[in-house]
Amino acid sequence: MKEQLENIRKAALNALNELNIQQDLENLRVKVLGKKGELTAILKQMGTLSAEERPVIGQLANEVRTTIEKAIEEKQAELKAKETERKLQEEKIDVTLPGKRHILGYKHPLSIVLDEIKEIFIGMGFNIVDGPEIEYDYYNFEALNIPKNHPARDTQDTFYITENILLRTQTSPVQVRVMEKQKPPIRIISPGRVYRSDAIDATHSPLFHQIEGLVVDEGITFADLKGTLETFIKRLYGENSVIRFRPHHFPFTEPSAEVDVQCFSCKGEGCRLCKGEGWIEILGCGMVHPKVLSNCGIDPEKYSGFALGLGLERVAMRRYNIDDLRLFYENDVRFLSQF
Ligand code: 2NL
Repeated sequence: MKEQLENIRKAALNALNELNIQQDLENLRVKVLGKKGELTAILKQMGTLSAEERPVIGQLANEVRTTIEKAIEEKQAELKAKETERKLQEEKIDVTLPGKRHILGYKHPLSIVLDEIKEIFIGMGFNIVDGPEIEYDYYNFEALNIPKNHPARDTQDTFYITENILLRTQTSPVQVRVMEKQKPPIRIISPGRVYRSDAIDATHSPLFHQIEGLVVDEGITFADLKGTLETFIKRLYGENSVIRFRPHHFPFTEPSAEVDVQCFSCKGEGCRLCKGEGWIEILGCGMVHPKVLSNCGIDPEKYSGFALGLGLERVAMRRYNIDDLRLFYENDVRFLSQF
């Protein structure tokens, strides 16, 4: 038995010497010291020994156990130190390498101008609302006094999903939905994407952006419309801006007008920028047609209102001197990084 114990010690220490992996170390521990291990098996046979042999073998067995335990512990520490060293080598960083530069994004020119316009209207007490881009024919046309076969449908041809569902051609349907739900006073603008069945060129796109505004309350007059628009345009283009109202026709407003701003370049004389006109058209507006109000459940005898609509691309093109609409949608960084 004494010999067996010595063999176990020798074999274990030899194995320890050669081992390099944590898992092998654990396996060895179980094989030698574990419940079903070699040393335990020997101790179980102690009962067969004589009274004189028992303490001698017992002491030796304990000695062997302690030696192996200690050796395992030392090996454990050694493996751990090696692992730490390996990690340190592997994860070493060279702090002298050049850093990675983070390129900042830019706001899209349409967003810059839209945010500015929103800010101006918020300052005058308006709320900003949005709604679906896929609309019912009713909200896009019918409710706005443009029945089937109305000539205005020609210039606002769009993409039809079904006979009665289409891509909106203006953001007015958003405002119709607000009027249906909310009692006056109403003061809102509705910016968003709109669609037309137009071929793409420098000044046309089947997708563009519109901002419409709507005010409905008791006693709203054309004077409120003029005052609001004058304030808006002076804040957008500068306090010295001069504007004029030209009579016009829209099916959804009566009376209707188009608003021009005097050319900043020639002060109304006529130049290349304004194509000799002296004035530059910026928006359409008018008093909400009584039929539109009653379509939305608002009593036109009690309430009146004004509405306006303008194209965002046009404002941005003028602001930044951009001559081709397509630049807005191509996402060329050389273009976008200029704003
Ligand atoms: C333009 C200018 C305009 C409106 C939009 C509107 C909306 C409602 C009721 C009445 Cl809910 N009007 N919007 C009014 C005048 C002009 O846009 O050139 N549109 C074709």
